[in-house]
Amino acid sequence: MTTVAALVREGLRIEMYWNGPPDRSCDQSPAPPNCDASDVDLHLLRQGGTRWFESTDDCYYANCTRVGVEWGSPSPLDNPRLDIDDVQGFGPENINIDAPIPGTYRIGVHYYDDDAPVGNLPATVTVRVYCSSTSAVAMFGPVTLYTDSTSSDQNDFWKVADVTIPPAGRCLVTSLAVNGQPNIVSRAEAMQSR
Ligand SMILES: [Ca+2]
Ligand SMILES: [Ca+2]
Ligand SMILES: [Ca+2]
Repeated sequence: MTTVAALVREGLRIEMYWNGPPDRSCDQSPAPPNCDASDVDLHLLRQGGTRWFESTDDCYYANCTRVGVEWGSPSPLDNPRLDIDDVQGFGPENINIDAPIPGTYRIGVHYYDDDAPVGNLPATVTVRVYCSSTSAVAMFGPVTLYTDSTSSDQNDFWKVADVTIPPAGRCLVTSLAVNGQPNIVSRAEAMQSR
């Protein structure tokens, strides 16, 4: 008897978009009137990771857009990679892992910059989770996030959900909402927690 292990493409995919649809990005040609120039960032914390924004624990725009970061085995198949850092509205931003090793991964969203000339503009964010599937197994949001005009360290960071990849069988997605409310902390707090 022969067992064939198929390589599952995009074993785990997290998708995040904001302020739409429709896409009102300023990076379109032509840009729509009153276009959206805000920058929201998708983050994924590795299994066992302890702090957001820590360079090897957290896959995000600063370290994950080209070759990704090295997680799991020496193989690249279990590494995460961020397809794009969209800094001009809507996204989507996607993080993919072709063959994630078993464990629990944590999804976060950071409101980096509203790019508002005056005042503060909220961002309304949606996250979808795909586990070897073409349709989402879970969806979170829309959730409204804010920047802080006094310090970017106080901008919102949304702890969205945990995704557990079991050794076999279906993935399990658990919301991190607290008492039915989105789990939103400051960037400063996220840097000291998971
Ligand atoms: Ca971004
Ligand atoms: Ca690896
Ligand atoms: Ca865009």
